[in-house]
Amino acid sequence: MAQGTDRREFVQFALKEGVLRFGSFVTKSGRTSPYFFNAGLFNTGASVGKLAQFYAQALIDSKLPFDMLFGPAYKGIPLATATSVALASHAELTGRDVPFAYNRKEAKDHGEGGVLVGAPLKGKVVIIDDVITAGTSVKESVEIIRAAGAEPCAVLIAMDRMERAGPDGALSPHSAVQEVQQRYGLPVVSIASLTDILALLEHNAEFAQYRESVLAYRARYGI
Ligand code: OMP
Repeated sequence: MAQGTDRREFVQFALKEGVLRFGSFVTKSGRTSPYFFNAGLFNTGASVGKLAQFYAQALIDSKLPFDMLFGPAYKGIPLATATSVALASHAELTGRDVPFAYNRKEAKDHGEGGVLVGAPLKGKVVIIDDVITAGTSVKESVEIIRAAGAEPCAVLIAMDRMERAGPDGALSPHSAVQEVQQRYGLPVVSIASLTDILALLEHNAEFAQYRESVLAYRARYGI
């Protein structure tokens, strides 16, 4: 996980950009959540550039060895692109130009063809995504990377919601992140997590009103 000051700064940044919101939202897995992190709202050059610096720093701080990035369509595409740009100018990676690739949702049968775009998948590949809630979306990326003869080596996300995997009524005793780690043998690196959101709610009076509902949600789905 990214270092403490970066994590807090990232949550403030997400709040300022309207990416992190409080209210009532239904997640993909059908949970009614008092907060939502919509990474699609990092939608300007400056904000995507800054987001990418956070991703690059979290990956470098993890000390995990990697060769390239893979961004699953659609949301992973700008994330992989922008993060490779941030890595190219990062002081700790001097001399390295990290390749990236992404998939199409629909195979193309003309031109270059196929489902993969970008650099050939090879070596240790970092899957870059936005959020993990119940952890359903990693599987497809792992399959694509393995089918190409490369090795998925980590999942890099912006926000770990720290929730249990599985449907309501059959919630797993493990978190979604733990399940990804166990099932695919992949470490999950996040820029920030629910813990950092709760720290913000605790220390900023203007958001204190949301604290109870977020704590209640964590008691139900958290780990
Ligand atoms: P899981 O596949 O259940 O882990 O959910 C992750 C996906 O849900 C993300 O890739 C988003 O499409 C979406 N999501 C968010 O973007 N932000 C959130 O705060 C919560 C979700 C969600 O629906 O769970």
